[in-house]
Amino acid sequence: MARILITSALPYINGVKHLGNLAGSMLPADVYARFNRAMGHEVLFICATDEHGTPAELAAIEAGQTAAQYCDEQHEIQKRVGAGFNLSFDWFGRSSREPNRKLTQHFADVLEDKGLIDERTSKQVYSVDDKRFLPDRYVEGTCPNCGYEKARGDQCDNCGTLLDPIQLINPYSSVSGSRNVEIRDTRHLYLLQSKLQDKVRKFVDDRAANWPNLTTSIAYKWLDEGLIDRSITRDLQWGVPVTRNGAPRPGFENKVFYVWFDAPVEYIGSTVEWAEANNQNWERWWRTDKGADDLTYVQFMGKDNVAFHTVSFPVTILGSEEPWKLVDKLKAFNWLNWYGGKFSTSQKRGVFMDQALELLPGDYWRWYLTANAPESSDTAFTWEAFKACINSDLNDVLGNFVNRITKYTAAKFDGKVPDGGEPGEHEAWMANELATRLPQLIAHYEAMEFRKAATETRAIWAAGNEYITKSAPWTAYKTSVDQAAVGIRTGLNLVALFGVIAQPIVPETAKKILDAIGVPDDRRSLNPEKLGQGGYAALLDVLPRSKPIEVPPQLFTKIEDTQVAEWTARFGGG
Ligand code: B3M
Ligand code: ZN
Repeated sequence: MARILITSALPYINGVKHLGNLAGSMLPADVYARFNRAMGHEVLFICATDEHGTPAELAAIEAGQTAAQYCDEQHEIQKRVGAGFNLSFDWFGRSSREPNRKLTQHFADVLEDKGLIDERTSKQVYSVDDKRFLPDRYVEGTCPNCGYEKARGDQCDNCGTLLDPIQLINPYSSVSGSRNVEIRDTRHLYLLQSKLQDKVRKFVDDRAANWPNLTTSIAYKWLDEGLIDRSITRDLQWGVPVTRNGAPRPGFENKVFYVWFDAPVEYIGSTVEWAEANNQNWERWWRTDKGADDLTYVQFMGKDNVAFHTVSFPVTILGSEEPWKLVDKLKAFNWLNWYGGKFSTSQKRGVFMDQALELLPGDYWRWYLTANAPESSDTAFTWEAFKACINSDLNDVLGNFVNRITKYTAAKFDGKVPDGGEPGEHEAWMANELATRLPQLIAHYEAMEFRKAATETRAIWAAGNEYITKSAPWTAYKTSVDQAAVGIRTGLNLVALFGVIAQPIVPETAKKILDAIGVPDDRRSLNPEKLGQGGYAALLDVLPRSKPIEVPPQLFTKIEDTQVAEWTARFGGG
């Protein structure tokens, strides 16, 4: 049994996330957590809302709430929606809670003790009317690169250029709209990343073999460009207060740490929250001097977050020279697009997680988004592809199989696993399929190749359909009940197996199947040693003969053209 720590990128607090966010971090992290639990490993799966920074403050202002109220409400909403998708976090924390505040302040102290933090003067946009500095998105203006008039202080949405707010032409406050702004000197803390260049490169070199291309190419791009010292404080009210050794830092009373400085620390903070709530030991998962040296730490995220996790956060950890657990495997995703364009939170384009659940249960989305995960390249969501995938994979291939076999058992075999008859060539063919496909399925999961895992899962379901076509128990029944019994018994064992392998991706459906067949918890393992006990042929005859089974409730319904038309009208697309 191995120990695995899994974290998903922490969703920003500013509103319910869209399907692209789900597909690129939380969902694959959950599939991986469920896979590893089903293998019998000890898993700790941690997530949280990322609650600081200008997006949170601005969203609160727009909602007419204080940042604290806004975050309280939005955290509950995101937690509820995550549960709707069966995201099996062991803990879904909040970066605004005390453990993160203390840890963030601790890291800042230690880094300063090591000579890695400096106070520096820089120029910033100050709003005379708002009586405050305007960090990042608090200032808008004309992009110096493309002339777009609503560029944000940190980035131009039109041409994508990363900006420093003082570069904007005709800047104005996005809070009040006031153009009465000037450039003033201000003091900030700078993290001297340049001093850690060699250490971080060595850390990346050591892990590169375990990381996919997407991850290493981004990490090396940043390292090759050279790490630059960056400011880790902001002129904001909402965030982790800037302290020095436990006391407010003089001159920084109206400043907080930059959101990207505290957010990754919340992976640890959230684990502390979990430990406190469950009377557990968090150090066992994070301190290599307290047992965390023997676990594998796996992170999931979209590609825009990779630099922060391969370079910036390691700077914090390595710079501290303390025995913190560093990431081992990092799975990054490309974009899930909305038709030809991007999902957009600010422009409300695409389908958001709460809306998706209004349309269909979580398993439908989980299946589609895993089978079409943006792994090796960007992929596009379309209603047409969604419909085709669900109707074929879930309805025709899985749902029909389960339905036909269990209903026939109820009708012709008194609702019991039939006895009688001997396996023959068709059963041998099926056992052979399993012998090649099941190990492949496990290997894809272990390699975190989620599309391939979904494809293999479907292939196993499809092989079951092929088997039942070959053995044709309904035809056989007319001449030999015993021969039909073999087909139905094998079919029922396949139903159970299909439920077992469905668990990581469509857990609710898997549970319905396994409960109906009455598969006990200790027989739901995916571990090949337990699964293939007695060989793959034995897998086709594990259910006790004469054991009563139930017909599960209808697993799926087909998506109709009328629904596609309705959803296209509501959400756009096409
Ligand atoms: N909240 C960005 C995002 O949701 C950011 C991730 C933080 S991970 C520590 O894409
Ligand atoms: Zn621009």
